[in-house]
Amino acid sequence: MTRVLRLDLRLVGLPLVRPFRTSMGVSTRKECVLVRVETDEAEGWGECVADLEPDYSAEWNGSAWDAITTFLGPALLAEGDASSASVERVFSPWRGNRMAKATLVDAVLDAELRARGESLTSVLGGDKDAVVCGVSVGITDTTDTLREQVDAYLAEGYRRVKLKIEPGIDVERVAAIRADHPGILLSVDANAAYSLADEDVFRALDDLGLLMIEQPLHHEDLVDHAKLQTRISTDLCLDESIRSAADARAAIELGSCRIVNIKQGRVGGMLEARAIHDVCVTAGVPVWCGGMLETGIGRATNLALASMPGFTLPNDTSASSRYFPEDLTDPFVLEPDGTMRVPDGPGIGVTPDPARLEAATLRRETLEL
Ligand code: OSB
Ligand code: MG
Repeated sequence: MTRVLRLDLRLVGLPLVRPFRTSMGVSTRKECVLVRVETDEAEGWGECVADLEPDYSAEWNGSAWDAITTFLGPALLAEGDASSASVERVFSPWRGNRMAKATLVDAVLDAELRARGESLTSVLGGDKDAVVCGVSVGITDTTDTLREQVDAYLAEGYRRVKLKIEPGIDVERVAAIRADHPGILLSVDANAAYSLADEDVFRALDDLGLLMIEQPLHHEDLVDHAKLQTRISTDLCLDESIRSAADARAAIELGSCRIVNIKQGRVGGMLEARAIHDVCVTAGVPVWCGGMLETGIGRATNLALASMPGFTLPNDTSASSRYFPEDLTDPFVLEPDGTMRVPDGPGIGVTPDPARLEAATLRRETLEL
């Protein structure tokens, strides 16, 4: 029996090292909700992947804050046995709000594992102590700027480059990078910006030897993705469209993708992420761990996820220095071989630096029993 005694919420803000432009818009800073849960046994940390605006998903920092303080947090405090075995049931009366739920699921799981002295990676059955890292490169003003950024990331050791694309800034750019680097693992991510009417773009991309095309079409459209997958030979990967294990089953049965990007923060936390992993492994569908420009808290959680056996493709788990001048935790570094070590301390294995956390805090609220 574990009781949750207290939830400390913070909204934190960090500058990004450079603007991150996608088909959805430009981000110049990171803001997210962090929760510290205190149980009668230990503390645990969770980072919400919602952003400043509801663009990638319907959730945003304001909705996540409200969902946690109005519904999820009070229910967790009222629950006699708040553990990883019960937390999903405690949240089941409320639909959606998966990013908000993930924050608390991950924090409760972290506290439980810290109390037991077990690492998240070991409990998940992780089979690697380091994971292969790729980097997600935002849309740039010019092709030359993109070239410079890609060259610098490759020099650092990243083992896969993912280029953000949008209508009008796609085939030419991607072809230029492919010409510079014929042998690299190269992929693109459209964040749902195209439709089936853009078949010419997809046929041209199909000739560039891409590892995958990530989320080309509308986030709610599995049928059109299935049609597109029959028309091109490059593997499609779904990100936004996969919110749950049920979505993953549907997408795989329909033939909407051949690869799944799992973001635990998008799908309601580590437990649902594990369920998606299991669905994909059973179906023979490779998975990889996506990112949402997380701070060190979310990164540690993602690294444990990416250590699971089905994660066979490079992950968007880049170094702290790719995102922030200064992270909230000790910085995560890319090894020269393009991998990153999976934390193996109790729980997620990291905590925020108190002074940096304090300096980054924009808003706070405490919920208590
Ligand atoms: O679509 O994968 C995405 C960042 C914010 C929102 C959506 C996406 C991304 C990324 C960044 O691609 C991946 C990372 O954290 O390195
Ligand atoms: Mg994506």
